[in-house]
Amino acid sequence: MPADARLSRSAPAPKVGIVHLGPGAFFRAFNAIWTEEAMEAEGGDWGICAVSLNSAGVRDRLAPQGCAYTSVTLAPEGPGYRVIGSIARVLVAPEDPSAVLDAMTAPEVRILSMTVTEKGYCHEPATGRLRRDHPGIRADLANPGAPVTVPGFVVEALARRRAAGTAPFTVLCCDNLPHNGRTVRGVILDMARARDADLAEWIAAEVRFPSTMVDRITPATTPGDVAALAAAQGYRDEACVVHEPFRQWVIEDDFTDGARPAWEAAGVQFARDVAPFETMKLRCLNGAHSALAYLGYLSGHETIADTVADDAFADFCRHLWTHEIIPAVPQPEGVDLAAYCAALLERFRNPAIRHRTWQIAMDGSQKLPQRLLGTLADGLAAGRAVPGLLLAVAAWMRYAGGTDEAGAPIDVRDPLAGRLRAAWDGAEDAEGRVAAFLAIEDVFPRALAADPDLRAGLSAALDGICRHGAHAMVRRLAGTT
Ligand code: CS2
Repeated sequence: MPADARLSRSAPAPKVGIVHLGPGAFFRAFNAIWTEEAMEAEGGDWGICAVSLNSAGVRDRLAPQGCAYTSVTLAPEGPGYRVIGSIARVLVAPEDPSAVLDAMTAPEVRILSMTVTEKGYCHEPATGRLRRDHPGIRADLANPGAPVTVPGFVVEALARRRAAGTAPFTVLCCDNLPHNGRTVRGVILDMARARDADLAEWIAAEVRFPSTMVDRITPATTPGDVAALAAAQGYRDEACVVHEPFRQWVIEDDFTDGARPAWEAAGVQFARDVAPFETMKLRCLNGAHSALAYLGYLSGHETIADTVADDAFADFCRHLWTHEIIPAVPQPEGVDLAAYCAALLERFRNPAIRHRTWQIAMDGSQKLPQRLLGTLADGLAAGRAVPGLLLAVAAWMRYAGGTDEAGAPIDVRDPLAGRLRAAWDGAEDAEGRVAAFLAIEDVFPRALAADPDLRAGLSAALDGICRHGAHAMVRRLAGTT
């Protein structure tokens, strides 16, 4: 069936200046829109070649529409629609890794951006180091010319650019990792060193890795979203994305030759140091999100909006921010953290956004260190009471055990799911289970795992959840504020 006229382009696709790894919903609700607006405002050949490292799904939905798609803004007062045309083409890496490397080595491509989720970097979340035992990394070291992983593609493309005398691209990580530019630089250098010390030195000297803070709540698109768009607008768009009105992008202005779209014309903030913004966002938003995901799921809530519509959880969030998270967040210039968190609660409440607790609960082993464990470690070191954080981490363990409070199985999605399940199954009581989880070094830094207060606090929280249920524990904590 030909695409609806409203989805076809009035102008040819823009010339490509950016290759982007990870064409999922977040990228289409975020990077692609800012970039479209920057080109509208200031011009520039910054069309995007989006690359899927896994499935062909997004390409198969976008290609018949000439890569145009609809952005649906879900505001509490009603939806807004807009067709986005900044994606010029989509490649599927497993089908043709050479085509992807060709795109990445084109001289006119000046930026390689990425939204590949935490696990896409094949690193150990607790240390930031590349996992040399990762099957994909092993494959890429054995066969660098046909990579399968992000580090494999980035290092091979940079090696080819260097060999051809082409300036490197700027690597722009847009995932929720701590110090994401620095972390990805470390991973890429680990990978390069495993191949060739000279190449690693060249990358260290020549390639820029600006850090970014990215923020827009974007649940996975459902068939219901596609149907609702069709009902409202009269056309089907299989590649539409739904997201909240809010968006914030803070970027370190450190690009090779200064080559980048005029994103500031679209409202992107450029900062010399992104770290305070990043820490604020990861700890306040994502930390609370993960806490709500595990405790909310165990309490029978399907979405974040449902969870915070439950007064005990809204009080729990306020407690968590005021007493446990904000004291562990350095204040970015010009930001009122209490107001930031109050606004977060309103964003979480948006009833038009159906963001499933199950979706946010995914990949906890990759998310917890930067979202909850750093805050927890800082709290313990400062001698602060951190009952809410302990409850959230204990709820993750309970969730990763694989059975809900009614005895039904949980579909736990996590690259370490097997190890998490074994930690749960290998012990009988809360203390034994906590000890087994804390021994997972990919997740828990050694010093933190050895802290007797952490061990005791988590054991008590997990015991409480198992005896009384997650909801009772949340109520108990919320009642104390
Ligand atoms: C969420 C994030 O899925 C998750 O883990 O916490 O995707 C969150 O919605 C975004 O980071 C908001 O910017």
